[in-house]
Amino acid sequence: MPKTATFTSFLLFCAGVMTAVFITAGASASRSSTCRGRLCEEAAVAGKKTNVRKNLSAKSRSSKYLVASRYKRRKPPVTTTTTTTPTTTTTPTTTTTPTTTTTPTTTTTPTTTTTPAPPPLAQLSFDSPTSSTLSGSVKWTVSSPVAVDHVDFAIDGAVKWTEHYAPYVFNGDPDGVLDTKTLANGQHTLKADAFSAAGTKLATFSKTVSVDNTAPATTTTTPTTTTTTTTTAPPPSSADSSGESMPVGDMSGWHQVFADNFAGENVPLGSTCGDANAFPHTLSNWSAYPYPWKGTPTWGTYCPERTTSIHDGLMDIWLHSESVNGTMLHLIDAALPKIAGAPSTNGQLYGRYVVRFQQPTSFPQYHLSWLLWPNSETWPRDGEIDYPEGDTNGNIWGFMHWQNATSGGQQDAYNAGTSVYGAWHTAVIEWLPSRVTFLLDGRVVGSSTDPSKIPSTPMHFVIQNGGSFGVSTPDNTSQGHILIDWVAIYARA
Ligand SMILES: [Ca+2]
Repeated sequence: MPKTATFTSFLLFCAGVMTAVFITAGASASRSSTCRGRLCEEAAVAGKKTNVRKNLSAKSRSSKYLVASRYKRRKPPVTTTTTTTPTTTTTPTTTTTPTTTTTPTTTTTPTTTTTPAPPPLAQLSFDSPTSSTLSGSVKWTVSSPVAVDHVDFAIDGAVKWTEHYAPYVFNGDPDGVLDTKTLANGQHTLKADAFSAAGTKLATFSKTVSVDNTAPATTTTTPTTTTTTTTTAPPPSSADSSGESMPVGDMSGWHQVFADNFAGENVPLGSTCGDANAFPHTLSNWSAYPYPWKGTPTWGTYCPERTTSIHDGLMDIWLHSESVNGTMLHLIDAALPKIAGAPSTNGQLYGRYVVRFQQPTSFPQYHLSWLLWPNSETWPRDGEIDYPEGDTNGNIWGFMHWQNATSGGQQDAYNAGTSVYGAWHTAVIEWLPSRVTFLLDGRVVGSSTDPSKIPSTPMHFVIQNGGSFGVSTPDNTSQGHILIDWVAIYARA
């Protein structure tokens, strides 16, 4: 599509969204300056007058996942389980004697909550450099057949990288490897700690190596399996590892026209933006906005080849900054599923769009706007349907821009009350002449039922991930992943 039209439209859309949020938020912008993080979201969920977008930076600051710098990512969350006061159900007999001093023995019960069962140990192999002397670029990997939330990689006692998704690879500079030239010659300690989602340390591996940058480059890795004592757990890997299998085939009222769960597919990240051997060029059923198109806001640069990979049955979209041809760029991605038999514009009139996705951690600066965009490119006249949409440290929203709208603000907006990041979710758009319905994990987030406002021209689906509208000066350290387990698309039966 003509990108200029898209950008202009999205700028208008951006203004529209902001306008809509401001409109729905009312006029209490002054209150937002005192609003902080989670409270703002809760207030927004409760329908109170709060400017959500204004508070994204505050939320970022409060986020436990805040990335301080590329080499100082978050530490595992501290599991301060507050010893909750004993439940009053233990002293139910006399409601007339509420004095807490009469029931002191119950204070011993919380001990059970502070001593949880020992966590299962992960069985990890530590594919660290095994040579006694290291030089050059060395891949440093930890693998696990059991559930691990993240792995901290530390050098000489300082955490240099935290990896939140498998395969757990030390992601230094250049990407994916440890450059020994960043270390002085001599002995160094490499350590990897694996943590559960609750922050419990599952396993630790440590190895002392000697760096000699004058030696010939060490070629890759021969794994030393340093196995811990284990509780054997079955490998969780399957085609659909999110725990919900992709629906296959037609359903009542719908005919399936596209389905991809990435099973058996492997598309590594390309070597650079435009790499013809990377996503989407090696696939027949996906396309993408090409490098070097700009996003909205324009500080983002589309680079599917360096943001999007397919591994472990997942599409992995990595939003980050890196130097491209000597210029530091903030790389974004817009992936388009190609419906077989559809016209070149790849769209259809009405449909059902289902995506199983997870953004494992919160990170600032970026924005999901997965959307149905009119093939006509005529906006706002032909409307737009956005879902899930939201900042990467914010909530999931759904928007339906009206047919025959004359401004971007003419839309219906729904806040799912659920963060973009965290758990796996199944997001569904059902677009029919009579209604547009947004569902999250089977729950209706919102439904627009005025037929005169429902978009009524063909549209196509774009899994678009760009910059946050509220960020004008991006930094280079914010980065994170969005995982997609499967995508299923239907036409009206
Ligand atoms: Ca999958």
